[in-house]
Amino acid sequence: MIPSAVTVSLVNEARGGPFVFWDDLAAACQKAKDLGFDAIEIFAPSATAVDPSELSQLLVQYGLKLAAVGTGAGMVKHGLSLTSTDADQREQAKAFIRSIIDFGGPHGAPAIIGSMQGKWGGELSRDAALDLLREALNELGQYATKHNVPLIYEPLNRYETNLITTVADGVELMKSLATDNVKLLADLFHMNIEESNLADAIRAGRGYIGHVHFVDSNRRPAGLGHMDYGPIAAALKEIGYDKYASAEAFPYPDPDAAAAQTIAAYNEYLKD
Ligand code: LER
Ligand code: MN
Repeated sequence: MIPSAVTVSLVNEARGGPFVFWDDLAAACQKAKDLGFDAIEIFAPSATAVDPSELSQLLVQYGLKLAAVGTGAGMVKHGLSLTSTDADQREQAKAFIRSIIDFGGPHGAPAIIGSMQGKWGGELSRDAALDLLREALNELGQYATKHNVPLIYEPLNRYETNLITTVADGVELMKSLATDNVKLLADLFHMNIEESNLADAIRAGRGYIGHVHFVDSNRRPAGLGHMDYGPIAAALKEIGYDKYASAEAFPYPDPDAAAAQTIAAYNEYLKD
């Protein structure tokens, strides 16, 4: 079974970004529950932005799980990257991610490393950047074991990173790590830009995919672009994928309609 999730952003600097619900966590939980989502995915400005006991209370009240917690605010709000040439900045980036791991971990929710992976260029070669990324993923992946959750690493499209842009390259990166506690995020929006064939890419990720961002080709909610979900859903089922399909999409045409559209597409393609 593939459970469903919907994103809620609490990050002012990310406004205009691909998150369905915004600002009000309690209202997002209410909507998610009403529509039949299994979980929420939080994009938080910091690990202290949400009171842990308030989060626990909301999850219990609405019968929801916490699917994952994004770390992108480390980049968009604090300017931190795991592949910064400045060692102190890299340490701050890792500390930020550890704090997010500790925030989501008690709820069984992994942290997602997307934009915080950074880029290579200038004085930093691709190999050197990948070494820094590997070092960070090994350390943080190991750290996440204390909560018995994986760490999620997200290949991004070429306009957002020049490190790892495909699932197959992500699998090679995973194989080169000392830890097996890092899993890949298959974001269908990024994959639509970078992959030759999305279903084949998912099959290539067998055993390595730990989270899916369920979204359409234009980053609108599933069903509002030209993504061919039949083969994608078949590939996910073929590889025995049983983690979340999480709606990380623009709140188009508005948050409520985007969430409703997503759950309709989820029910059509992914629900058993
Ligand atoms: C960014 O494009 C993205 O897909 C997010 O999940 C991570 O920052
Ligand atoms: Mn994503």
